[in-house]
Amino acid sequence: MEQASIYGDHLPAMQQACDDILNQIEIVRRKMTQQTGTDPVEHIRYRLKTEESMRDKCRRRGLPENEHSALRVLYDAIGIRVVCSFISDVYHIKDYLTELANCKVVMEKDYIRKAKSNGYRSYHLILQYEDTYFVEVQLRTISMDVWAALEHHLKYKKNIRGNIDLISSELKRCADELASTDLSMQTIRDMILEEGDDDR
Ligand code: 0O2
Repeated sequence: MEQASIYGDHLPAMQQACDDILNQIEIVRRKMTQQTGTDPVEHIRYRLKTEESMRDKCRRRGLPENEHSALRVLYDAIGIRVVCSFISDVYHIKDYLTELANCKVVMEKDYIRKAKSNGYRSYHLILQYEDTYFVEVQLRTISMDVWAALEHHLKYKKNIRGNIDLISSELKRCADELASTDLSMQTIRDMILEEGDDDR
């Protein structure tokens, strides 16, 4: 007999919650594009965590594999990742999302101001949509996104034979260099925008 979904019959409503927040992001994205003339968002990815991945996470956390764990205890059944060109865009969209009338902010983790020890950087936001579903929103720049994907390979790659310490320290060095470049790019962009203001 087929196993019942860990999400019970919530999947359509979860998809609707995800779509609603994506629409909100599109609204702020359009507003910002009109204001600055450049699209603040490079790309957006979203997913409802698969059945297998959610059950796996429950097992890893020592939680029973049921609807309560998936929708009440864990916060990332619905995940949205917003990848921006510049750090200021990340914070602008984050500010907009934290003020949405139908979402409550449950948790904020600023791994950009305070990077993880391995070099991971991103802004994490847990929203509760209309007092029901939790939504994990990760906001980051393009370089943070490329780095996280590479580091993710390292984490999930089994049987790495080479020097794991060397790979980790090289990754950390890259993360710090990319962070410094992100800051420089932001400064250059701000200077260009200021110059533009003088023209008007
Ligand atoms: P998956 O499979 O990626 O969805 P906490 O319990 O608060 O200490 P938690 O719940 O892991 O930690 O929350 P956190 O730190 O906000 O991380 C949530 C997600 O952010 C992770 O999902 C990753 O997707 C991403 N993330 C966090 N740290 C790292 C990191 O060091 N490297 C990379 N590549 N991604 C990271 P999960 O839960 O790992 O699962």
